[in-house]
Amino acid sequence: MFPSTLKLALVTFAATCAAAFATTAPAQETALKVVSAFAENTEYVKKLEGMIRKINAEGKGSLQLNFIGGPKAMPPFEVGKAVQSGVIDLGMATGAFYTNIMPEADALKLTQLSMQELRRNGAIDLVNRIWNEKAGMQYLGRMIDYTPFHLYLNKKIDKPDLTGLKIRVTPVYRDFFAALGATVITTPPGEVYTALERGVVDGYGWPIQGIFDANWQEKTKYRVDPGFYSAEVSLVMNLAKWKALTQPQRDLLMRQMIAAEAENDAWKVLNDNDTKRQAQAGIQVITFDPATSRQYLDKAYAVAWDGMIKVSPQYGPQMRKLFSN
Ligand code: 173
Repeated sequence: MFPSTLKLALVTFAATCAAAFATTAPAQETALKVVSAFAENTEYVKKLEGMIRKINAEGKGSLQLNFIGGPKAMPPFEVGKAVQSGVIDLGMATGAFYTNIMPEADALKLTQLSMQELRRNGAIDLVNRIWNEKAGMQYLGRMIDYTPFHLYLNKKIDKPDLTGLKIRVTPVYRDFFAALGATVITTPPGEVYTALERGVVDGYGWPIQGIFDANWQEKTKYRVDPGFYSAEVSLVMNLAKWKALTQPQRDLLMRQMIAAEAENDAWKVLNDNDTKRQAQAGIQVITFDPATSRQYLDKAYAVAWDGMIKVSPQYGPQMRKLFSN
């Protein structure tokens, strides 16, 4: 299995380094391993690779990030655990993929403020208290913002009632789609195409951007508007590794992270492009009357926060207060 092999390799490597450097160089370069929970050809990974290039250019002789790969290197739902245990140093993932560590991971989709505001109002300090304490992770920052999720379907609906429909989900959409009556089936992104092709599911949840990356448009007839929540893909780091960095190394990482967040407005353009591309691909938009749309959105947030507060009575209410308008 990849993670244990990698762990063994790391242990061996660490031992070799310890032997080699025990009596030599004081300041050596730190190399960090990075894995993505999303596929190599996605816009998410393109943004990550751009950020890594900048860090490595600036970090010569001090800090280098090595991108190991995406789901071909490690199953997406294992990336969180691998960061927690230190098998890898950094993971680009969405919280929904590591609810196997703590339920709070999935709350970041519910933010209604920009990262700049969330850093100002103490929300990210709270996130780091939780991520440190419950997941052994340092939350570095958000790679994707301003991007809603949607329900995509192959069967037409005329009201928000999914009774009798089987929908592919992750924890992002599970409670909401179940509350609308769907039968929910959890899969990583890599299994969506086949599930659609075989008719195992009648639809799926995904952000407005990205369905073309694995050709899902070929198997998609409808998109339901409006979108809901805010797709969250972030960089998280093993806490012990974070603490072991020098202050200048941490400053470099965070400077580039904040710069990457400041560029998240670019997602709005990518989202508009994909919305047009979906129309060109023949995907029809299902909408509801304004009052029903309002109820659909209200339900999305109410169901998710109720669920979050139930599983995290300690932190759910605090996150809700700091994440919302
Ligand atoms: O796989 C998913 O549908 C999912 O949970 C997700 C989360 C953030 C961005 C893209 C997909």
